[in-house]
Formats: sequence, C-alpha cells, structure tokens
Amino acid sequence: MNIALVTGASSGFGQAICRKLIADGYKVVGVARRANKLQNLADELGANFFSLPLDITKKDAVNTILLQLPNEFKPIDILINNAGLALGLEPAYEANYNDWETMIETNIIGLVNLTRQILPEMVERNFGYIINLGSVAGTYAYKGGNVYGASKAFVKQFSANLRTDLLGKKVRVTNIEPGLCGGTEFSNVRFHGDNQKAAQVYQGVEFITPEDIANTVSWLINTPNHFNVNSMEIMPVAQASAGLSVCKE
Ligand code: NDP
Ligand code: 8X3
Repeated sequence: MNIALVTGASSGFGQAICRKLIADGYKVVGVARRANKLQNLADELGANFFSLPLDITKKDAVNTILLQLPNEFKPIDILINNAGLALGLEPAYEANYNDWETMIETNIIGLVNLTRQILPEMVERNFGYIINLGSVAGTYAYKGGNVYGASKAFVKQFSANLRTDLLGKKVRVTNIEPGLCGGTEFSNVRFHGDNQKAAQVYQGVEFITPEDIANTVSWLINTPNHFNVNSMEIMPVAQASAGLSVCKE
C-alpha cells in the first residue's frame, strides 16, 4: 500500500486531500501545528491515518520527527507539500514585516525542509511523487500579492528545477497552481481572523472547493508512472487573469 505525507492536514485542501487519499486506499501521514484538529481527523479516518503535529518551519524538529515515524507509515511514496499561507494584502510599503517573514519561512523554508528530508529516500528507491501547492499568484502579479506571490513563484521554479535534477529517476513532481478557492481558512488567515472580510472574498463567486483540489491530486497520483504533469494552473470559470493596469496622471 502506498504511503502519502500531506502537510497542512488540519484544514482546507490538506484535510480534503487526506480524506480522498484514505478513501482511495492509501496510508496517510497528516502534518500540521494544531494537534487537536489532526486528532479529530484521525478519529474520523481511522487506522490508516497517522497524525503528526509539527511546525514545518523548524528544520531540526522536521528531521527528527520524520525519522521517528512508525515503520508502518514509512517510507513516504507521495509528498504533498500543501501547508502554506498568505498574510495581509497591503502594498509592499505598508506591509507587516513579520508577516513577510512568516510567509517566507512557511511557504519556502518549510516546503524545502520536508522535500530535502524525504526526497533522498525516493531517489534511493527510484520511486516517488512530490506534489507542491503553488498558486496563480506565483505567475500573475496582483495588488498586495508582493511576498505571497513571490513565495509561490519560488515553489513554481523549485518544482521545475526538481524535475531537472530528477531526470533519469522515476520520481515525479507537479506544481498545482490554483486560483480562487473557498471553503478553507486561507482568507481568514490572510486577514488575521477578520472573518467578515474573509467571507466577502467569496461572495457571489462559484469558487473552486477543497474537494476539487483533492480530486485533482487523486487523479494526478493515478496517472501512469511514466507520465509527469509539470504544472497545473486551475481557476474557477468565474476568474481570469486581470491583465495590465495603467495609472494616468
Ligand atoms: P488553510 O489555511 O485552510 O490551510 C493551511 C494549512 O497549512 C493548515 O492546515 C495549517 O495548519 C497549515 N500550516 C500553516 N503553517 C504551518 C506550519 N508552520 N507548519 C505546519 N503546517 C502549517 O489554506 P488552504 O487549504 O486554502 O491552502 C493550502 C495551500 O494552498 C497553501 O499553500 C495555499 O497557499 C495554497 N493555495 C490556496 C488557495 C486558496 O484560494 N485557498 C489558492 C491557491 C493556493 P496549522 O495552522 O494547524 O499549522
Ligand atoms: C491563493 C489564490 O489569488 O488569493 O493563492 O493569491 S490568490
């Protein structure tokens, strides 16, 4: 039975991906900081789910804890680097510097920590799949996207460079790049708990759901082993790239 590790399993996409992969017959290790949320998911999903409370930004903790995984939940065949966040939507000259640091530490350093720890085993076994959660924000600039978008541009290029280093190995890499998705805590986190403001983002829009992303992940994993989707940009029909803007004096 294949084993998947999903970061950001306490909410949103990560939670939906865990549910889908368990339903598909995989064993799943779910990582997030909120142990109580992971425990609730463990109660729901049963013995094929292993809850691993962990802050992915802490390199030493990541390395130690992954080595201590129970034998029945290793080696990891599929790594879903999903944990991530946006904080704030202010212009760069007004943004909170601590927010910038947290996004860089989570979206870049955290993702790199997990990848560097798990990838060598995949290469050694000549089998594995890494799916990263990038964003349309890594391709298209938008107002207030500054460091968040740049962190997802890192994820996009890191994914492409992994593919290059893995040429000749049977380890696959995909960067999923979603647009507007609702039903997660993404905007609640971005607006620092201002739930009213978060809800307004999704008002009147038929957005992508966490289940849509989970089904996409499931489809990708089930494509043949010789087949690699390098990147996958997904938007709701109600969204399109905004185009260029001009400010006239
Ligand atoms: P959620 O806020 O619902 O989920 C984010 C998850 O990341 C939570 O489980 C959170 O768990 C976890 N997380 C955050 N920081 C850490 C950390 N330091 N260590 C471990 N886990 C952490 O957001 P979404 O499900 O919407 O987003 C998932 C991914 O998809 C993110 O990378 C996001 O950037 C990306 N994305 C989201 C889009 C959207 O519109 N929703 C669109 C495009 C991309 P906990 O707080 O318990 O640690
Ligand atoms: C999340 C989508 O458009 O808020 O990455 O950046 S967006």
